[in-house]
Amino acid sequence: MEMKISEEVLNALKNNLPVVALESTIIAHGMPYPQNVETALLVEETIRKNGAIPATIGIINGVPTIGMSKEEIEDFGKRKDVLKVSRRDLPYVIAKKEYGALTVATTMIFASKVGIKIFVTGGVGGVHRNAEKTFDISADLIELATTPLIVVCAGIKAILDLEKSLEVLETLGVSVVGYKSDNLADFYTPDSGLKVDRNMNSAQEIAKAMKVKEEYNLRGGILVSNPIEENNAADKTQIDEAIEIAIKEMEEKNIKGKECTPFLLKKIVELTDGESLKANISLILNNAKLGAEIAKEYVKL
Ligand code: PSU
Ligand code: MN
Repeated sequence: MEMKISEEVLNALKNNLPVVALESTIIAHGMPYPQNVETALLVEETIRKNGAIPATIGIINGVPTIGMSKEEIEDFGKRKDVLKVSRRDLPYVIAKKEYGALTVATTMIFASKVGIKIFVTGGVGGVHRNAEKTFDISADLIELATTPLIVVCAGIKAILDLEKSLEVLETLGVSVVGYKSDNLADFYTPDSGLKVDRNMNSAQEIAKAMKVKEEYNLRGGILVSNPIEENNAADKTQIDEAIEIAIKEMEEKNIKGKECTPFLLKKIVELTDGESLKANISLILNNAKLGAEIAKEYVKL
């Protein structure tokens, strides 16, 4: 099994220093260039400033790379041949020595293989609207049920069916925590109106809960919903309108499967004149801060 771990990340893991995993689908398929590269580097910087080591994970020439360099992140942001890789895509992307951007699901897999416990993203995948017809349910949910990691996100993306997503998470036994909130955040805005299982007020509490999951062998991760700050949030009415138009166009164009999320995110950026992108960037930076705090608490336990 071939994997490349950067010297910095390897050293941090050996010495029980806080490490935070980061995904690469957000770079290759979640945001336009150059904001994708700028944001990825800014997220890394934010994690460092808050006392942890970032580990962006992607597949380079078939090699899972944990702790991508600045040059590699820039390359991912520009090239057109980086595939969006979920669990089912891994065998051929690695075997055929291709480039792969990792989703939440696959980032969890590799982070966990090397002993990273905390992962920061924007918003996890979930149950898509109309899933009763399309059966489109993100593999991120199944991975959360299986792989022991704390995943910090800004809630579940508003393009999805949040109510169904919460039901599936409950069925799968995934603990859903609201950071300083009783309600689930919905990505571009801080409050979906739906309740989470538990409101937790500190990074330490969240780290401790994960430790319990591991000690009792409870399998799977904890999803932390960290609401976007009110002053950086998008306008809910504008976002809702954009989502409806985008989903309608997606159906008309018969876009399906793994193309759905990248299509919707891109369309919503266009329809909101970049307002959704601004919110997307600030919510990730907000998550990076919390992720670093949790990582620092976790290594103390
Ligand atoms: N969060 C973002 N932008 C993104 C994603 C998350 O701010 O592009 C990506 C993640 O990689 C997540 C994926 O795993 O969207 C979900 O895709 P799907 O619905 O096809 O499972
Ligand atoms: Mn899907």
